[in-house]
Amino acid sequence: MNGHAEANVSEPTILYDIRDGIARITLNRPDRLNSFTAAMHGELRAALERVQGDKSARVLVLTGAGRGFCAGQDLADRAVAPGSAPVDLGHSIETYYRPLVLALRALPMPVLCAVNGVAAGAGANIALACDIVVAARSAAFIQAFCKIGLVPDSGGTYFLPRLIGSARAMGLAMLGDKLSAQQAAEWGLIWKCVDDAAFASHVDALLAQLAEAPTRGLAAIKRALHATEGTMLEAQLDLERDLQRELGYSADYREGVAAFIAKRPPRFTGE
Ligand code: T3D
Repeated sequence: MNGHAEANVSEPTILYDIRDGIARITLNRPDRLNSFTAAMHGELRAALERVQGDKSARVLVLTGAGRGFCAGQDLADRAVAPGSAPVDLGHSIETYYRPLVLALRALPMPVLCAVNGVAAGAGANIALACDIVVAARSAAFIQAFCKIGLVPDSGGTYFLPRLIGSARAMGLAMLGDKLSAQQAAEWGLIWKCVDDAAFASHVDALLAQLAEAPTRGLAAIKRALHATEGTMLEAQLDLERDLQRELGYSADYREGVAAFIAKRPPRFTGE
C-alpha cells in the first residue's frame, strides 16, 4: 500500500546506465527524497544484478535524483498507524535491506556513493556500505531511526562505531542529529565533502580514475580491507598472500610494471 500517489506511475524508481566502464544507479523518487518502497527495492536489486553480470562495468556509482540522496524507508509505503495490524520489520530487513548491503559490499569493483543531498535512516547507512563516499557540502547524514523508535539498520550499528568511534556513534544513533557533510568528512565517516558547485565534476573525475584503474586489484583491496573486520593479523597476512598471488598473474599487474619501467602511463584493461 502506498500512502502517496507516485508523481508518474510509469517513471522508473531506479535509473540505470553504463558507459565507458562506469555503471550509474540513480535512486529516482525525488518527490519523496528517494525513500525506499518495495518496488524501488526490486528495481535496485535488478540493477545491481545487471552491474554484476556486465563484464564492461569497472566502477559503480550510486546517487539520488533531485535534492536528496535517500530518506530511508518510505514510511508511507505501508500502513503502520496505531490500530492497524503490526508490520514485521524483520521481514523487511531480511528481504530488502540486508541483501542490499551485502550485494554492495560483494560487488567485485569499487562502489562510489555520491551523496548529493540528505541521507537519512537506511539511506545514510546504505551510503556507508559503499566503498568511497563523497558528499556535496549541502548534504547531511541523519540516523533518523531513534525518532520513530527503531534501531539503526542497514549496517548502521556496525559501520558507525568502526568509522567514528562509539561515543560519536552512540550520540548520532540516540539523538538523531543532522550531521553535516563537512563534519562527516572531518570525523572520518566519509571520504570527502565537496562544494556543491564542484560536486558533479569531482565525482566524474573520480569515476574516470576508478574506471581506468586495475579493477581486479581494486576488488582485491576491497575484499582484504573488509576482511579485517573479522580476522586476526595472521589470517589477514594469509589473505594478502593469496590475493597478491592471484593478482601477480593478472594482465594489469604486468602492464603496471611494464609502464613503470618504460616511464609511460599504464593502460589497464581490468583483466
Ligand atoms: O520499515 C522498514 O522496512 C524497516 C527499515 C527501516 C529503515 C529506515 O530507513 S527507518 C527511517 C525512515 N526515514 C526517516 O525516518 C526519515 C524521514 N524523513 C525526514 O526526517 C525528513 O524528510 C528529512 C530530514 C530526511 C528531510 O527533511 P526536509 O525538511 O529536507 O524534507 P521534507 O519536507 O521532510 O521531505 C520532503 C518530502 O519527502 C515530504 O513530502 P511532502 O510534504 O512534500 O508531501 C516528506 O513527507 C517526504 N519524505 C521524506 N522522507 C520520507 C518521506 N516520505 C516517506 N518516507 C520517508 N522516509
